[in-house]
Amino acid sequence: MTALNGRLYFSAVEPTHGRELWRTDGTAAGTVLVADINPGPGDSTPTAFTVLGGHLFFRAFEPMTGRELWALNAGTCGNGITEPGEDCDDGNRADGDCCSANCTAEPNGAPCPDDGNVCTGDRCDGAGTCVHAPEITDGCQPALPRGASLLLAQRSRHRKDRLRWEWRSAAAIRKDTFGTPLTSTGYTFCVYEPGETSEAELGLVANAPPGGVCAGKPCWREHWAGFGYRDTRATPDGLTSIRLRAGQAPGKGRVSCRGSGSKLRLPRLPLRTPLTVQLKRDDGAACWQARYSAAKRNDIHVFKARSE
Ligand SMILES: [Ca+2]
Ligand SMILES: [Ca+2]
Ligand SMILES: [Ca+2]
Repeated sequence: MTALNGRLYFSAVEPTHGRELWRTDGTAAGTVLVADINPGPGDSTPTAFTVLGGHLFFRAFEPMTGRELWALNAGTCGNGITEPGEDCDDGNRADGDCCSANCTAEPNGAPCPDDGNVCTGDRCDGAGTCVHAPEITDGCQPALPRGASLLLAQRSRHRKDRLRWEWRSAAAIRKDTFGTPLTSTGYTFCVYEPGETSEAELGLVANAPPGGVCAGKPCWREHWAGFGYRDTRATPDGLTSIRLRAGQAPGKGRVSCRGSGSKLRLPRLPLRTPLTVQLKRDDGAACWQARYSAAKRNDIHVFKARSE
């Protein structure tokens, strides 16, 4: 058993491949057969492991050449090139980005750095890459039954495109749930369509950054029950207004979003249902959602629906 680049190399036997060269990073998923030198159930019986100059030298047997000296170039982890002995190499020696400090792949589904879009998840694919697929957040506050309406209107002149979402809460909402949009809490409006092959596809992403100045005034205002956002220039993604209002009883908490113009990147209509809409805090601390299983109108110009 010999260590190289943060992994142990050893000989082990199992029925399919016989006694062959294995390596481990200490996890079950990272314990793998390196090479079936004597193909099939025959043994190559690797022995006499020695590390020199980034290579692993050992003796092993295979029928054509008999027992000879072998070398494994385990590569240099962190050089950006996936070499023998590495699952991946993302050019760094850092954990938490799907390709570990030892160039092993972090587990499928492990969290990885955000792509700056809260409408997408940020998860490892189990092969060393961080994937940002559309992801419907679990546990967002639901709307009161039939308590949320959605209108998306698309015109041939996109400056007349329009978004309107009105939402009433299924439960009480405290004002502090809304965070501090005057200084640090941004908001993003996400529309998810069921995918043809995936669970969800992103129909719309529209962000309202925290703070900021809109037409000479602060974009966000605070009032006794909540916050309001107003941006007549609809930067950056077409949102012109957000209202966040706390409420002490079901139906009393209210959230609304409006958008318009060509910066609003509306999806191509009609839309597949059930549609899921989520307004999320950019810091991930809270979100509000509604689902639309049937539409009142759903054609190439207008999607209009009331929530489940
Ligand atoms: Ca490498
Ligand atoms: Ca890494
Ligand atoms: Ca993301």
